[in-house]
Amino acid sequence: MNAALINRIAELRKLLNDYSYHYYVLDAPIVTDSEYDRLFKELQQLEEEHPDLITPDSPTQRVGEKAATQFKQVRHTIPMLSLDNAFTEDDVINFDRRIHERLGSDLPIEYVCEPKIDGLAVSLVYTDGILTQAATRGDGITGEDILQNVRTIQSIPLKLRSAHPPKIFEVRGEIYLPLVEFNKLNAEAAKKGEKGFVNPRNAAAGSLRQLDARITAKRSLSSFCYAAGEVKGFAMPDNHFAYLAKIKELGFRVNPNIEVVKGVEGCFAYYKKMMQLRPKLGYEIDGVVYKVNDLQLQRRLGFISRAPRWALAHKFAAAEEMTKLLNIEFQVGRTGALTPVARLEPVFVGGATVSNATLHNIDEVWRKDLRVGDTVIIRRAGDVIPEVVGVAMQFRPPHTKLIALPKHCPVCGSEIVKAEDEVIARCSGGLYCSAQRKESIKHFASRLAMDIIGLGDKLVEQLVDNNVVHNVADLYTLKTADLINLERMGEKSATKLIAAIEKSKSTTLSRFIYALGIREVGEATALSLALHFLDLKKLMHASFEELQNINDIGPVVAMHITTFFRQKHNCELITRLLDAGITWPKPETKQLPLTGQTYVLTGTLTSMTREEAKEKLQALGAKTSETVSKNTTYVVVGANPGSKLTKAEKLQVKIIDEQKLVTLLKTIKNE
Ligand code: 5U1
Repeated sequence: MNAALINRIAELRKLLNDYSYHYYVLDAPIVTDSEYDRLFKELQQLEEEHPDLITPDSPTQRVGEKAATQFKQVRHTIPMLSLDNAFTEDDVINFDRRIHERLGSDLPIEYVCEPKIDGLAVSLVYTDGILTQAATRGDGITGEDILQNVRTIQSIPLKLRSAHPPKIFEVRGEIYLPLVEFNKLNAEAAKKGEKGFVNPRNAAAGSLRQLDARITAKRSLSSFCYAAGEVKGFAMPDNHFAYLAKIKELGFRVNPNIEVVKGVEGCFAYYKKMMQLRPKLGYEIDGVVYKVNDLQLQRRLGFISRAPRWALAHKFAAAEEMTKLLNIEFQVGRTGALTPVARLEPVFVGGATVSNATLHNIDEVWRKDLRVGDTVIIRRAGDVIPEVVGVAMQFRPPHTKLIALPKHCPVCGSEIVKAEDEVIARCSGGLYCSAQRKESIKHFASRLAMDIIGLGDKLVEQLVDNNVVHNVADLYTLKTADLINLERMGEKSATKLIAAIEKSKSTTLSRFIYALGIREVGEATALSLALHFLDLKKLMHASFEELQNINDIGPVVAMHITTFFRQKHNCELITRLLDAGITWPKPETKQLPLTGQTYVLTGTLTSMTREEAKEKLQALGAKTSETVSKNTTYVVVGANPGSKLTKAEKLQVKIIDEQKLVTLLKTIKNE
């Protein structure tokens, strides 16, 4: 056999395994996707020409070609344990107390704290470094052989990263479906008119229990490993944290949010931190796990029935609950968009009581086949908006009716229109509709628009309902006397509000454009328009073609802008606003220090809010965006960053912290 060929194949496998390890396990790619694909194809080609050189641990051999007929049973050499659950801080305090009593020690215990992944537990057995068995937990004694399916999961090594692997090395962990993949899967199902999965856990289980591993391979499952099973020929470290570091070295993905803490206080702080982080993780967790770090202490503590005495799962309040769907009502937004809202029997979920949930559009109601009287599953994780996941069909009462799209606006009675190819149905009443007027006034007064402090939603509703204000221009004719008779409004707050309205007259062109509430013109587009036209009149007379020449403005937005300024009543309103005294300085035209740069902000900043940071950057000529792309100049990362950080790392976009941003802003100002 040609030695050069054998060497090249070995080299390609090593390179591909290294690149996969950096990408899937360390979340820090070191080559481009195209380079990876090129080497992968080269290896595939060589193996096709020399099939005798194919080995099962080759990166090309993750997906088998044949479907199985059933899952074989596998007996776990060491039973797969479950965890005791804690639901309150007292449960955790008692767990810690029992440990102290058993060990006869008063010293604070060192715990390893880990997120509790809401996935499927798996056991992975490596024989002489090669993945030879993968099994579900089953009843803890016997599970199912899912080796072919697990081999398709890129973050699980087919071979240990070690020149001298242990004889037997069993690692345990969790397989899960990332939320983006779950949403993609359900969107595809919806497109085909099929029912999706109720939650990522079910989707992961469904994907893993496919007899045809080629289907599993398409689902982009991921994994985190966290425990040892049977080991032979491997010296266990002294503590669990060191064990986790070791398995990471050997090629397993270990959760990056694992911490060592002291005592229950440390555990509680971690619990709170993870609860905050939960909505930003990109995968589901249902609590955290505390484990005694010292492995010798773990051995001394031992087990009770099926659970170790040295570990505890501290669960979060359930993120999903069932409740009754009492009604579906339709709300009318600023642009007339009709949003169905589910009225629910109040239910405590994810740490709060939920009685309403938005359903976005009528297609969603039909797709989920929601009917009044149904028992529905509600999800609320962290501070995320509650969502109706689906119907528990087994509880559907007889004679329920399909929800119809109303023919007339529930607020003003105008006709409801819905284009065939659009998902949004709209009230055709325009500013005749008091709901649309209320929403347009709320938007006009909002913080990023005219920033009228004290003009909250409830007050706007009263002003419109009592016919005091009909449109945004009327705000500038308000007198204290018009306000003092309103609910919760004394003379002092009325005077304050009038002063705030007066103050709002001095603004910027971009804020004013944004405040007009033109469809699809958000703050960034408003800024682009202001910087391009510098003058409101020029924008009002701009043609469809001219608008499209501006960065970020496509035909749809251009159409909305021209349509807006073609309406006589909109132009009259603008004249009244300007006559009332709204002014702004001429926007800066000169090349600003950050012109041409784009910034994305993620996480919480401490020295300023994200909005303040954006305004400061924009004032220096930079663009700010919500999405990271190759064109992003810097991603500014605060505390608890979201998925934008991961994307920035993947795209190798430069990342700076808040301190660097502050220095940058200061330096430019002083130049
Ligand atoms: N993060 C984590 N989840 N989890 C589940 N660690 C962990 N450990 C487990 C289980 C069942 O069991 C070990 C304590 C054996």
